[in-house]
Amino acid sequence: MAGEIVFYTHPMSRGRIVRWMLEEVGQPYRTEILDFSTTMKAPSYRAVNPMGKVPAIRHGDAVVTEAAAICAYLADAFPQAGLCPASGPARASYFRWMFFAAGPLEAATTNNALGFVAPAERARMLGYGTLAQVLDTLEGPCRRQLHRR
Ligand SMILES: N[C@@H](CCC(=O)N[C@@H](CS)C(=O)NCC(=O)O)C(=O)O
Repeated sequence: MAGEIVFYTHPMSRGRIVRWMLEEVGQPYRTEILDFSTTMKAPSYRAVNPMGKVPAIRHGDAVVTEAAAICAYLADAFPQAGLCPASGPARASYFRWMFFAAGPLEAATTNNALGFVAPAERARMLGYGTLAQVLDTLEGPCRRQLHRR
């Protein structure tokens, strides 16, 4: 899709994930820095992201929110960057670890930063298990897959 890429962000935010991806993709983009309590909550930005959160991008007519979704969108939109495996086991790993980062890793690290500890009898409800399990998982199969390339 043709069209300008507009990147809505704040420097102290998950927008750093998208900034990294935009640099990897290598396409020109325009950055709009939003303020947490004013411009991010304004009706004009809520039309982009009703959550009033960053990051988000607009690319032509397409609006994408959620850091992982933005990364996946950009990988698809600019295949010449070679960031989205076309098919097979490499694509399976791509999906697996993309969703692992957006789900278990995000939840475990956020809960840890907030000091949240689930009551032992409810711990099985946590999709990530424990932060230690998440980190062990990243250190194990993920690392082996990276080294196999
Ligand atoms: N699930 C979203 C999280 C977005 C998010 O929570 N962004 C924070 C900054 S890192 C934000 O905009 N907070 C402002 C607010 O909630 O008022 C993503 O992965 O992009």
